[in-house]
Amino acid sequence: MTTDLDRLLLIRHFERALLDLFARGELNGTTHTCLGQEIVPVALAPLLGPDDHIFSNHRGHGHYLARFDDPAGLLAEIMGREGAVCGGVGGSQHILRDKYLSTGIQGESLPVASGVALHLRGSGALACAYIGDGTWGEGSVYESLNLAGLWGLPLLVVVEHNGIAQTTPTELAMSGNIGTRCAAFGVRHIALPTDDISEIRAVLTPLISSVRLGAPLVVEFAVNRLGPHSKGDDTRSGVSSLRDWYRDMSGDPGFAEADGRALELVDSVVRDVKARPLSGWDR
Ligand SMILES: Cc1ncc(C[n+]2csc(CCOP(=O)(O)OP(=O)(O)O)c2C)c(N)n1
Repeated sequence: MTTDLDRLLLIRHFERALLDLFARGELNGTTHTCLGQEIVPVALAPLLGPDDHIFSNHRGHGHYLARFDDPAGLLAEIMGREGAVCGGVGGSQHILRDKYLSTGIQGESLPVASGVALHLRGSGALACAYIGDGTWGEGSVYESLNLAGLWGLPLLVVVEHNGIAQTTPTELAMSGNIGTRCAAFGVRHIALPTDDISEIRAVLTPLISSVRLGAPLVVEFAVNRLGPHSKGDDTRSGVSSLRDWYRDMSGDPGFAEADGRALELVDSVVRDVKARPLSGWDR
């Protein structure tokens, strides 16, 4: 059985492996890891069903791995190898699978998710879009919130507020805050800490049920981007390091065993995918 801790650690080691592959020149293109933000999609996973649509963003590997038990398909996609989820043409940021879509264009997903939510109205399913705090600089976010509030769309917006957009701290770019912006459109907003998965689920279960009935919701999680924006572009000093995170988590029961299992799994996925031929598109 896969536990929440297994899933968190799988995502963590998957992302670390990507940075490692880049550093060794074995990956092309770009990638944005969700190191430090893993808990959000893992907490949400059991609250979202197979009929719900998920819209992810440029930092979406954790969203994908919390939805699909498929690290090999994702790595093959990123490396352009056989078995890639989208034949190797989407890469890190552009994945389409069933009702899951990720795109790298900030603010693009919300109008699309709102349109899907309009289509889903009355069905009991919802559209969920993940965005960062920096994406609140895009006008399309406000057009979508307006329509979501006005039309009672089953839209769940998940904000992973990591306090920085690429290299710009949020306080240099955002006037006011996300909660009052939502209030302006009559859309419900809740801010949640991210240190307790059970508490997140307990709070969100009834709220998400009401999203399904047509009451849109913005959930804002305070998270800590532990890695660079992309690969080697961290301009911050004094931020928490991966080592700190391990220190925090390592007291948890079963941590060492789960960590070893996840590391082994990711190592074997990397070995397997690297040995595959290039996907048809790349050849
Ligand atoms: C329309 C658009 N403008 C600029 C970019 C380049 N870009 C990619 S991610 C990013 C910052 C995003 O910040 P945020 O929404 O806070 O998400 P985070 O990266 O912190 O997870 C920028 C400016 C983009 N992808 N799309």
